[in-house]
Amino acid sequence: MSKPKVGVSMLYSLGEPYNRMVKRLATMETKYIEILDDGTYDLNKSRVAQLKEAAKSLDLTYSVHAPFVDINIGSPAKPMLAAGLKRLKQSLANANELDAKMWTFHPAQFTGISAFYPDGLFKQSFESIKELYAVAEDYGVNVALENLPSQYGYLMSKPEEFQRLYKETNLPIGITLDLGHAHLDRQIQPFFDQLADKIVHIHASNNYGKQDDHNGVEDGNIDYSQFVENLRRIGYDKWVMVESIKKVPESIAKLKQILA
Ligand SMILES: [Mn+2]
Repeated sequence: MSKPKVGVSMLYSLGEPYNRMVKRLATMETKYIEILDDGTYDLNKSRVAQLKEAAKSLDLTYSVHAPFVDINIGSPAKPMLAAGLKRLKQSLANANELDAKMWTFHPAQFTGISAFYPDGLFKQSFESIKELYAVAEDYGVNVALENLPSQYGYLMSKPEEFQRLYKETNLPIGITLDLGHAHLDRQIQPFFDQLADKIVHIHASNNYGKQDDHNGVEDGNIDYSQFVENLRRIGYDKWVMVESIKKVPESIAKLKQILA
C-alpha cells in the first residue's frame, strides 16, 4: 500500500518577500508544496508562470490554499459575498494553471448580524460551496473544504456540520482535515471515526488545545501516534502538509519519520 506523502505549506514564509519564497522552493525537503494564494503572495499571471517554471526545474507538485482574508462564503452582504466568490474563482483558475493536486478553501464565519438570520450562514455557505464546486469540476481541479475552529466563529468545526453539508447538497466534496483546528474542538478522532472516507488532504501543525498556534508538530498536545494509527487504519495515501509557522524543517523530518 502506498504511504502518505509529506509536504509543506509556504504559509510560514508569508512575512518574507514573494521572490524569496520562490527561491526557498529549491531548498525544501519535500517535492509537495502548498502555495498560499493570499496576502502579499496573491497569485497573478506572472507569478503562476514563475511557479510553473520552478515546478518543472525542481520536480515539484503543488496544492493551492485559497485566499481567505476578508472572505466569507456565508456573508449576508451580497456585494461582499460576490467579491469573495470572484476572488475564489480566480484562485481556482490559478490552481488549474498550476496543475494543483488540491485546492483547499475555508468555511463561512459568523458575522455581527448572523443572529438575525437563523440558519442563514449555513444556507448561504452551502450555496457558495455548490457554486465553487461546479467551477472546480469544469476545471477538473480537486477541491476540499477545511475544518476551522469554532472558537474563531467558523462553521464546519465538527463532523456533524459536514454531514449536514452532504445531506443538504449531495456534493461529493472532500475534507481538508486541519489537525490543529480539529484539536481545538477536540474533534480529531470524531473526524477519523465519522468521515474517514471524505478526508482527502491534511494540514499538520500542533498546539496546546487553547489557540491555533500552528506550532511545529512536536510542540503541543496533539497525539501524533494516534494520528499515525488512524492514517494506517483508513489506508490514507494522500498528502499530509506541514502547516506550522515554526520549526518547519524539523516538522517535515518528524512526519516523514513517523509516516515511513
Ligand atoms: Mn489549515
